Amino acid sequence: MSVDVLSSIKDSLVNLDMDKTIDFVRRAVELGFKPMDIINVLADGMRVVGVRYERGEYFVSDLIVASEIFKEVMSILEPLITRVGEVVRPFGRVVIGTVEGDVHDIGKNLVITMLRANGFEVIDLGVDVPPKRFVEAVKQHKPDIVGMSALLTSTMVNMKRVIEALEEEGLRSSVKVIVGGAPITEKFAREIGADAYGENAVIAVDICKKLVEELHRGK
Ligand code: B1M
Repeated sequence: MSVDVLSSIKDSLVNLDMDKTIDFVRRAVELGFKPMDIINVLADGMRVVGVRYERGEYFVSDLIVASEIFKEVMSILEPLITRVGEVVRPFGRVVIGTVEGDVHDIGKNLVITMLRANGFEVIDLGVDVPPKRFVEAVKQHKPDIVGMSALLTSTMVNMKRVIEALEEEGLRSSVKVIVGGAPITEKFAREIGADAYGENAVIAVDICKKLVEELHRGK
């Protein structure tokens, strides 16, 4: 039953059934599954939705429905995650956004939820954020970390433009830069001069903690 409920969550999302997905998520919570276990199967389901879109079986409207289901479920799970954060001391400040030309924000929002739950202060610049806006936010908020998300191979190159803009303004050495998103790799992060690559939201939090420590040690 307990394993069934997780696969039922994934199947309902893949079949774009909002009511069933929510029912199974509530059941999983009652059964004691951790929010991250549930989020992981949902993320897996989103990948399958993406594959169906690639094959021409689903349309953009279906991607939108899947996103709405994910966001609805997050409104159930988020309070369970953020509860953890209340006992953790502030860790550092992160300015984060999805880069220019890209409106995907589910992964970014998940990273934000996990960062806040772990005591980070997060300034969310939203989606389709041009380099200039990142620069302004760094000047205004003086963060420890700049985080960028990209889901499209056509927009991941804009991460490099943000790093270049920070360099031009003499701000690059004052912040650590972490990048993430489905097409991003460790190699790409290194090539564009980022300090780190976050494969998923949980790993991103651990990395951000290390980056803040490095920054304060002057590394
Ligand atoms: Co889009 N889309 N989409 N889409 N979409 C993808 C990305 C795609 C792979 C689907 C596919 O073809 N298989 C494909 C990109 C192909 C490519 O570039 N190689 C694609 C396309 C083509 C498009 C459009 C061009 C479609 C069109 O209009 N013809 C269009 C582009 C719009 C634009 O941005 N300009 C488009 C639009 C959309 C919607 C708006 C409909 C919707 C997004 C809604 C929203 O976000 N509010 C959407 C969706 C839902 C998807 C898929 C199906 C799911 C994405 C998602 O939310 N995943 C996606 C398929 C896929 O990714 N395989 C797809 C769940 C989420 C939890 O995972 O975002 O990867 P993810 O985040 C992870 C990690 O990557 C990481 O942590 C997260 C979780 O742990 N992470 C970070 C993310 N950011 C991080 C930052 C960090 C650290 C870690 O540090 C700062």
